[in-house]
Amino acid sequence: GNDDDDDSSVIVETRTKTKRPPLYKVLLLNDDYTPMEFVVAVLERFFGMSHAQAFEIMLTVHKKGVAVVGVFSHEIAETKVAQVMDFARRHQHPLQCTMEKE
Ligand code: TYC
Repeated sequence: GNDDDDDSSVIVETRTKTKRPPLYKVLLLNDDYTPMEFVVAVLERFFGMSHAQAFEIMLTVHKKGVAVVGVFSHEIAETKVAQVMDFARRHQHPLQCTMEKE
């Protein structure tokens, strides 16, 4: 009989793949000059950490050289980096904050 089904030229299904936006890690870098208390204040002020949490992360950066301080959308990560860099510059500390795709 007439074989009309199973035609390879007909798209039977299409994938509906929803891509989530990429996330970015915000990193804090160690240096020899920025006071520990200043770094703790930065983590409290811009990353909503408790004093104990901020102190712990600050020590991790101090000992290991770098730590992830948060994971955000591209826009929020850029804002955090700019806020930290501006705050450090205004206080004349060499503290460095960067972001990288997760
Ligand atoms: N290493 C600095 C000091 O001994 C403290 C410090 C910690 C600096 C973390 C930057 O991201 C940093 N005063």
